[in-house]
Amino acid sequence: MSILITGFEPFGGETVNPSWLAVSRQQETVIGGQHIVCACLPTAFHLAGDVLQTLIENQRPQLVIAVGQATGRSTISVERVAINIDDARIPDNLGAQPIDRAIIDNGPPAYFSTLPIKAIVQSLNNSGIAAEVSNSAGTFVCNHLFYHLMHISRRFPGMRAGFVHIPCLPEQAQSRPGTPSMPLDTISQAMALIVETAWHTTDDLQITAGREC
Ligand code: PCA
Repeated sequence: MSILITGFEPFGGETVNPSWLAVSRQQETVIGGQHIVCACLPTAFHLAGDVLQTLIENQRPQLVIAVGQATGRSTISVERVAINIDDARIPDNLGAQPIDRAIIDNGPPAYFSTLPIKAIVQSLNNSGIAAEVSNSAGTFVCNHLFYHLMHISRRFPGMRAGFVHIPCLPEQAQSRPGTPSMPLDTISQAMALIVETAWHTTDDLQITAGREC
């Protein structure tokens, strides 16, 4: 039994992906007597889900938290829902660019995270780290992987799973004026808190994170 956390390879012509940089820093950590297993997933529609499935089948984790970079977001985004659609604005790392395609034919339209998303947001905000519940993980590889993760998790009763998006690093934002960013140390600190809160919280808090349009 273990805790599995994943990041992604760089994509879209970038040379780093802060999700993997922050996730790989958790490698030595033990939470609740559980070792954290860290993995870097390919940013590729056709590969990411299969690689994750193999990891889950081999590790049998009790908790899985997948993490990805969300360019343009300023806060840690704890994702609520994965939707059954791929609609890529840019090609993935293998050149695939699916448009309006179901991730799993005849799969449910959406899956909800089984992480305590409100408790995670609260513990991050209490520690001075900007965080919010997000109601869209986009329609690129992150949403695709998140959907697969929740689909796979149905076969592993008791396993809790979800997805977190993080902002760009300051050095990535430099070349894109106006793009928000967060230092790697803060993102890494957030990752540790997210895992700890998810591990220790079985029933989520009943506090609002809703908003009007
Ligand atoms: N972010 C992309 C895919 C990989 C990553 O880190 C996304 O948000 O879909």
